[in-house]
Parts: sequence; structure tokens; C-alpha cells
Amino acid sequence: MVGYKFMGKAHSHAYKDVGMFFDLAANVVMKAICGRDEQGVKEAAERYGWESYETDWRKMIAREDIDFIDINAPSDAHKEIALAAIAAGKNVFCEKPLALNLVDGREMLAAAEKAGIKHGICFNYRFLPAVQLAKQLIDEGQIGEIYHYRATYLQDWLVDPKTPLAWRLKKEVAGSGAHGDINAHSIDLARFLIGEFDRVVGHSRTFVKERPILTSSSGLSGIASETERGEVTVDDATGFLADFKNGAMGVFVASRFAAGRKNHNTFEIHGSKGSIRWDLEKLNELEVYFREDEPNVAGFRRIFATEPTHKYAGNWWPTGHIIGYEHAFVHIIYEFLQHLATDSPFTPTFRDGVKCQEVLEAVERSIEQGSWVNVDDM
Ligand code: SOE
Repeated sequence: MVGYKFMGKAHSHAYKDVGMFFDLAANVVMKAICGRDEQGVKEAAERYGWESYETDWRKMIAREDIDFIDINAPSDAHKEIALAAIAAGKNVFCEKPLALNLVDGREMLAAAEKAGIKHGICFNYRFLPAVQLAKQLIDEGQIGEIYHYRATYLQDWLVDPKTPLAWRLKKEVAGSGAHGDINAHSIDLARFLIGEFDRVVGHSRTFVKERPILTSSSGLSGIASETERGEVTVDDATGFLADFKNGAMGVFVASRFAAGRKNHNTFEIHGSKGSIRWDLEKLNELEVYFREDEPNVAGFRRIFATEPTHKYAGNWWPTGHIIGYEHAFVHIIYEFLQHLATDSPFTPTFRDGVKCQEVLEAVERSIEQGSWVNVDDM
């Protein structure tokens, strides 16, 4: 694994616990974790259960005792590490967004397909029981023809102008701000649930244009410099309208300035036979409305996706004992490990990462042009 901070910790937890709750076709061995800071990565290796640690990802990729590389570095490092791992014949699992831009993402996909290695991208929210239930209901036609898809991904960790300039706020490192970081999740969930985008038109803002330099990072942010300041070079919020190939209308907004919204990743879908709504802040629940219900008892009802019949839920606890944010990483990593060991089908792959990047950049192009952009033209 490359990276030992937020996503490195979330993925390490998944590798360490997956075998306790899921029957793996082959055991997972946590061989090495890599990070530039030797003290930090050494502590992480001991604490997270890795056999060893490295401070140079090139050395780790050269090791014969490693079968696949999980990339949790900032977005600007994804391509270089992935191409090197692919050249070394390693399978690759990569955090989202796939790359800094569409050109890099396509280069990663082409290299992976040419080398015939297995590849995946960590769009973790697909793997929550309530989201899996939403997909099942849609695929079974239970909400009929889809008219509307509305998604928000709202956070508020940047609304304070004193919050320092973390790597997610620098274009050269992150590629974009709220758009590539969290609209990416909304775009992937929309593709997973209702299909491909046809055309988009967007707008975006950078509300706070400079911030204190970050002196030491932790979580999404860290300690701010008292004296030095730097320019914010990405969007603080991006919204866009979308037409889907199936005729549905889409409305999307991602912001880190939505005071009071902590991780408000939501979708609401309206069809000819009913509606579905999901909110990450209540991730075990799915709200559904079916038009066929008796009028005197019709209304949105909350389904707790914690029954053994709900995908993955039965692997954890008895009915009603809820699961959390970290469990989606256990589920996606379980599926990827099974894919590696048994060739079982696995999505999302680098191809889904590229499809997401196409929509992200079509929105950015539409903002530059001030007009709709066809995603297939990207
Ligand atoms: C910060 O916006 C962040 O950690 C994203 O980078 C993750 O992908 C998302 O799952 C939670 O919020």
C-alpha cells in the first residue's frame, strides 16, 4: 500500500478485518505500507498490522513478494505509481479520482488493459447495503422509468477561512477541489444506479481565494502557519445540470462550504412508479415511495438495510445492528480480493474511473465555454 494517512488507514482497516467477516478464497497478506516520513509509516505499519514498511514506493513495487499495489497517495501521484506497478506486472487498486486529469486516466487504463493486470478504483459508496438495495429496486423496475436524479455532496470543513491550504486545495496536486473530490462520488453513484451521462453544463466558485499554508497535516486539514499564506487554486463548490442517455434529468452540487453538512452525500431519484432517497449521514437507511401503495397509507418509508437479505449486512451483526462508513471499504476490498483470487467479476475498474473523469472534465469545459458539453465528445 502507498499512503498511510486517512485513506491508507481506512484501507488498512479493511485488509485487517475482512477475513473476520467474509470468507476469502485466498488469505490476504499485508506485506508492506509505504510513506515518505519514516517515523510516521513505521508507526502505521506496527499499528495497522503490516509486515514491513518502505519509504520509497519504487522499492516496494520491485519486491517479488508483493502481488498488488493499493494506491492511497494524493491524486497527482496516482499515474506514476500505477504505471510503474503495471510495468512490474502488479495488479492495482487506486483511490478516487483515478488521476489528475482525463488524459492521465486514459493512459492508466490503456496500460492496465495492455498488461492484462486486474485493476480497480475505490468508489466505496457503491458497496453499502442501502445503496445496493437502491440498485436492486431500480434494476427490478420497481420505481419504473427514471425522470429525475438529484445528488448533493455537501461538507463544511473549509467554511472557516482560517482552515489551512491542504493538498486538496491545490490544482497541481488534487486536479480540482470539491468537484473532483466529491462530485466524483456523486457521478459514480449516478452511473452505477441509472446509467451513462449524455451532456452537462456547470458553474463553480472559489469563495476563499487564499489561506494560511499548512505546516503539518492531519485528516483533511492540519496546523496553519501564522505567517505564510498561499493561493487556493481549485473550486470550493461546483454544481451542474445533466441529461442522461436514458432521458433522465440530473442536478448535482458539491461544496465544502455548506455549514452544518458534514458528509451529506445524498441522491434522490424519481421514477414513474416511485422514488428513492439515500443520505450518507444515515447510511443504513433507504427511503422509498411506491405509487402503488394504498392512498391512505402512501408515503415515504424508511427501510433499514441491516437484514441478512441486504447485501453484505448479514456478514456483520444480527438484524438492526447498524454498520458504518468504514464498512464500505471492507466490502469493496472483499470484492477486489475475490476478483484477484477467483477472477470473479469486479467493478468499478479503471474504466469507471475514466468514465467519471470524462464527466468531471466535461463539466469543467462547460464552465469555460458557458454552454452544454456532450460527454461523448471528451
Ligand atoms: C474529503 O472530501 C473526503 O475525504 C473525500 O476525499 C472522500 O473521497 C469522501 O469519501 C469523504 O470526504
